[in-house]
Amino acid sequence: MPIDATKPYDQNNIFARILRGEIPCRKVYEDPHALAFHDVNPQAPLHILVIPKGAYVSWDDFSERAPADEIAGFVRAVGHVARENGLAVRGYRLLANVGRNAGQEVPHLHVHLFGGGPLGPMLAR
Ligand code: DGP
Repeated sequence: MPIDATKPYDQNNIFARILRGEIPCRKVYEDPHALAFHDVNPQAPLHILVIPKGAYVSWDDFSERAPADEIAGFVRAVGHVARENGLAVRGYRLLANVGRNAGQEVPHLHVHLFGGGPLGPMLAR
């Protein structure tokens, strides 16, 4: 069920629980600003999620409220994860679903990194 992006941050959403170590994940990378792990339901040969450690519902929330050091740290982490996993060399797709029209399901900002092979058209036809 897509989220209502106008709601306040839910401290018990699934990615908040992963950040607290209450639910396991297949971790790819971690630093003070970000955590990256494999998507539980991969949509590409390689499908990694990168999330900020701060409590932000979406890209919209993050870009409006996050301080500059958190934004820089998160953006650097996304690029680092892509390079370290061989995605930058052959190309990859970076996507963040925001709210209902995009079908965002987890109400904690996450960037999808897709790669590992040709990805097809950007949007379903
Ligand atoms: P979105 O539709 O953009 O909100 O994508 C949510 C993604 O999160 C979806 O691709 C599946 C993934 N996901 C949901 N629950 C879990 C979980 O518990 N663990 C992991 N690793 N991924 C999850």
